[in-house]
Amino acid sequence: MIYKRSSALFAEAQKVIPGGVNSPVRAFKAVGGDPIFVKEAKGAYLYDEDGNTLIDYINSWGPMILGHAHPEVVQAVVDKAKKGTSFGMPTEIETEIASLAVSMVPNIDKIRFVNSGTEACMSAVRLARGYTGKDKIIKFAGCYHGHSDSFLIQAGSGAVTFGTPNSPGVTQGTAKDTLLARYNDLEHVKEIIAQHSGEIACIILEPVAGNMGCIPPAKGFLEGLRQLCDAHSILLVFDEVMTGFRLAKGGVQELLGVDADIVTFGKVIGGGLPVGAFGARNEIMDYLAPVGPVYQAGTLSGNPLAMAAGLAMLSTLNEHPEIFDSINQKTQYLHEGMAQVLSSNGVAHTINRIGSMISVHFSEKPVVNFASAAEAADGDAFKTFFHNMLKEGIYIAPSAYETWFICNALTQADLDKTIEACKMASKGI
Ligand code: KE4
Repeated sequence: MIYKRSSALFAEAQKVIPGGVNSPVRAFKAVGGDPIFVKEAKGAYLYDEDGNTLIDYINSWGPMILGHAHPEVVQAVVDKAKKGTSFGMPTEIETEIASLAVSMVPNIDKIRFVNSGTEACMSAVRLARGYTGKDKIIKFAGCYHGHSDSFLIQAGSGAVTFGTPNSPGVTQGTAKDTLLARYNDLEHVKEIIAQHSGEIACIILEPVAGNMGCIPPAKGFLEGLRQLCDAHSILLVFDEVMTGFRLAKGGVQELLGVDADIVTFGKVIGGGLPVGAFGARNEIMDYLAPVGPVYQAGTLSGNPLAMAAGLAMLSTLNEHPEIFDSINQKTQYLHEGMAQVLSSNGVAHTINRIGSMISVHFSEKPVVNFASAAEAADGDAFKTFFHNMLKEGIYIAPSAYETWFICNALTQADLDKTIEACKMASKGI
């Protein structure tokens, strides 16, 4: 594989864009080397600026569940663009996609569209605070909800449960209202609730974590959070930006049968265009302006092109639920094949998988929370694996803390090529 043009483009980009990228993870900092610049993509394949063809397991970090440049999605955007690209006025298509999303997802009567997962999660927390009249939130170490100040928090000292900023620019005043818990540790959540009785507006989490690799909830964890929220008048916020419309039509609520109070979305719901959203039952959503007092707004929210892409995507998934079985089967095949070759190479590894979310960790210990994910990410094993897979034409996320995203355009040959690549890439790790 040669990347001369990508490297040259990266040098140019760094002159006018911080780090040469518009989102840090794209810069390959965690794995080293220059990032690959993509020229175009179709189906399961990326075509980079040096003429290489790569099998894509990032799929824009989740949205391209049908594969890149899916005909229905592309045509919907092209047709819509010819009629104008933005109005800042209500349009019928917003009602169409809202009605469809509400019909697909349990426990939401209304949905508000925004422009990113960050905006969806940020707005959901403001709504929870406004609805409950309480200030504090509980989030979990290792769960990522976007770059809003309230979420850029790391564990504080052991003595206190509130967090400290994990980025300059986030104030201690903000951090004090974010309490940090350990994922899959219900006792820890109970302790924090007891220490802050009556102060907590919501618990927000990825109901299946995807930002410390893929970590499914432990048996009873989500159900326990539901019970704690009911007992203490706390809202349960499922961040389904990654899992929504991927793990099932109705996301994790449907798949695992646990009810959230507010659900956030991103990625798939936009069909690859900038869309986030959050939904809840009427009594909560009607707290939002212009009906209620909680302010939230956006110039490009409900943008017609984005709505057209999202509607084409959701309609396809709604009309063809067999797609979910198909991507799950592809993921299971990949899991079994990679486990076999990693074991035959004598590589210590753990593979986490649920539905079409999968991650490979170079540790024999179970990866069940941020600490164990971090331990598995130690050392150069992942970095070596990443670059070796790239040499074999397989593009996985350039970070040990990310999840692989499977698209339905992957063929059996693609999967077999990936398993063979894994065999070559893991030699000597
Ligand atoms: P965005 O603001 O990036 O659209 O969504 C934030 C977000 C919220 N919630 C979850 C569960 C998420 O995974 C994300 C964003 N995911 C990352 C990938 N792990 C986006 C990639 C990036 O930051 O460039």
